Amino acid sequence: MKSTHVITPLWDSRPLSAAVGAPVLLKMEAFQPAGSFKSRGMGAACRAAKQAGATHVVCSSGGNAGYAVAYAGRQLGLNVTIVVPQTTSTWAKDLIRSEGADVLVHGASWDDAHAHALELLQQGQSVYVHPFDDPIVWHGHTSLIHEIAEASVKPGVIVVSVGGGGLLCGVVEGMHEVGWTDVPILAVETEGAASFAAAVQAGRPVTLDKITSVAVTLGARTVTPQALEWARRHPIISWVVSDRAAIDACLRFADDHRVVVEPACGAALAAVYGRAMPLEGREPIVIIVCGGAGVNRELLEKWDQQVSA
Ligand code: PLV
Repeated sequence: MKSTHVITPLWDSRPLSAAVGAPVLLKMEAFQPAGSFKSRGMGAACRAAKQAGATHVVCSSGGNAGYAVAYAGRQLGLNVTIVVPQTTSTWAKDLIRSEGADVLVHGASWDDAHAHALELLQQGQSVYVHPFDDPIVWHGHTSLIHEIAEASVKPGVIVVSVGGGGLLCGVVEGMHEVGWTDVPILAVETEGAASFAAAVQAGRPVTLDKITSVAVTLGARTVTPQALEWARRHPIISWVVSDRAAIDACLRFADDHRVVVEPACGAALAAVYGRAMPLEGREPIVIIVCGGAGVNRELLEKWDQQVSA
């Protein structure tokens, strides 16, 4: 079977190290073929579907999981249908279509798109691939941790963005596989999409009323229960940044490293540019630069104005 993700670089970042006053390494998941870490987990789920004999996969997505499934589907010869919410940009929908997938729009946020995708399934024989709540997806994401370990780097702390928590679960699972059970994780969300922070505070899954952040790909109203389960077994520190900080981080990162990422990724970067208190004394800081394809100069400018208003 054709490969659906690539090994990504681990950059030693002078600009971020200078900003925070400690060594910062960047795991460049923005360089995956579909622009985000999702290529790993969604690729694994698509391969499993193919092996099980599926010819059609359906996925609901804020954008990136769908793009990763569309890319993997084209590599593997699967028909693909992606359901996205109204908040997904035309830019992101066109990227998904460019891979040959069908795109349907349903609901105000990802949770509505997910419910609609499940209804579609009952009418046919297709396989559903979940963007974040599936052990296959988590296991697929673990490869990024193995790549860091193979570079002989032991992080002092890992910084990761959280939407539905699939990336977080994959990162912790991988860390336990390589023996990094003592390395803390800074789990970053934006205000208005902070379902993990709400769950950690309540000690149980919490469903947000709505998503109000510009980081629409962090916009799962409830995190997977597995993320909470890991929070009981591993040092995971929840951290919330403003949309303003996430956008500023995207703009600064584009200047610093000539790479454009979504606000979803800007959240993790903002925690480091902003010298989040839990990072102190922990080095090297490894940021999972999760990426995101639903971004361009025009969108960044639009969000910049939107969060200033
Ligand atoms: N995005 C999912 C869920 O959206 C999607 O369908 O695209 N960084 C980026 C660039 C992302 O696209 C996502 C998830 C995350 C971080 C968070 O990953 P998660 O959901 O596994 O915590 C609603």
